[in-house]
Amino acid sequence: MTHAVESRNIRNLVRKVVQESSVLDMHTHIYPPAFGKLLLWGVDELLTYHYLAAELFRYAGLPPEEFFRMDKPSQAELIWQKLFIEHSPLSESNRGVLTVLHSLGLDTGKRDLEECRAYFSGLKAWEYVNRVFELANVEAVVMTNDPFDEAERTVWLEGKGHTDPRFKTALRIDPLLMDWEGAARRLAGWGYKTSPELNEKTFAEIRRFLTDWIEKMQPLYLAVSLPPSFRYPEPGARTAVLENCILPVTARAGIPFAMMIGVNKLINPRLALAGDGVGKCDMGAVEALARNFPDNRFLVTFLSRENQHEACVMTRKFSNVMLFGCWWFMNNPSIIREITAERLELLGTSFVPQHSDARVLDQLIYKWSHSRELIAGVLGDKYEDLLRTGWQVSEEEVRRDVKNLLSGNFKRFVGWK
Ligand code: HDL
Ligand code: ZN
Repeated sequence: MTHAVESRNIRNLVRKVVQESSVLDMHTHIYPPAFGKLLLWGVDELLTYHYLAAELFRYAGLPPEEFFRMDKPSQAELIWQKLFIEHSPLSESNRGVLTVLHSLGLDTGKRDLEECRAYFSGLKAWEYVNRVFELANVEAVVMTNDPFDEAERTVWLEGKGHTDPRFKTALRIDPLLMDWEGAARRLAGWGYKTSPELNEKTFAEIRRFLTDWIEKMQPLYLAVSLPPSFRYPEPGARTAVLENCILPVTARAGIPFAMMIGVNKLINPRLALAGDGVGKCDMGAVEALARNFPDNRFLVTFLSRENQHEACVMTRKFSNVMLFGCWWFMNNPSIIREITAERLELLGTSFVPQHSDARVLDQLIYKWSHSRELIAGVLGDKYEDLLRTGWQVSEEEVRRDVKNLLSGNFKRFVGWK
């Protein structure tokens, strides 16, 4: 073994390598400036991110409808006052805002929102995209590209979808599986001969719709968010569209199908984007899909902490499944530590430990700063355990392992060119 790392140095080396290794952020909701208002950035967007809005309603005796009628600066000022000034910003989403501002060199100790706003007022969007990608050490992100969203459709129909190679695409198709009747009407309006009746003619037209958008977007994967009630197989449209459209099209296109499972949409509709809840899903559905469709590849992530151990066991059984990320309500230090250790113990380095899910550009900074620290800590534990067996590792091997975790595993799984 050339240059075996000393046990007393392994933790510091892992921390250094994780910091230095760039990330391929495989699920986000951020966009290049060419996508117009779909790109959110700056301190007011950070403060009014739906994670903080949900927390605001716990302190401010304010009807959500009244909050949502306020303009964005007023919303941001109320959130700043309630979550940061009147109460210590201890929650992960609050701390994240401060990590971003601190990383940008702003003095958060002054608690001066106007000074923070002044930093952004002179910035151009493309300048800030460069700054954020550099600070977060992110080489590329995968967007969430939803052809059912009018603003998104317009960008692609105007040919502005591929303007920045750092923003890769993912074709998001929730309505096809979550609201088939509504989706059938939308597709019919776009010239696809679909009817709510799921017959071969309709299946062929859904496949044509998917193929058209795969051609247009060149997505790395197809994606859907599914509720805890998702079952496979089950009577009805969802199984029919999966079996006759989504799985044959993705197999033929050679791209994975990403299933993000466990969202109970709008358990409190008054909170809008902040109103979704979580539930434990049936892992048997994912096992059946991975077993019955061995030529398909599946990216999977689960929203409930209670699904995580069985997700690791399921992933051990199917090499056409790639487990990814600490998604949404999972993206908290106490849970990231727990499930990253569980995954390393059950899967070695054959998984994707994290994605940011960033909805506001600036969040790349905090979501990766916090995650790198946590992932490096757990990895350090595991390398220390390994070296206690007399095994030796080199710095090159640590760099190889970390590169696989932060970008290589995903790239290989999607056939990255
Ligand atoms: O469906 C999804 O992709 C989720 O990530 C939602 O966008 C969710 O609202 C979110 O922002 N999670 O972080
Ligand atoms: Zn998301």
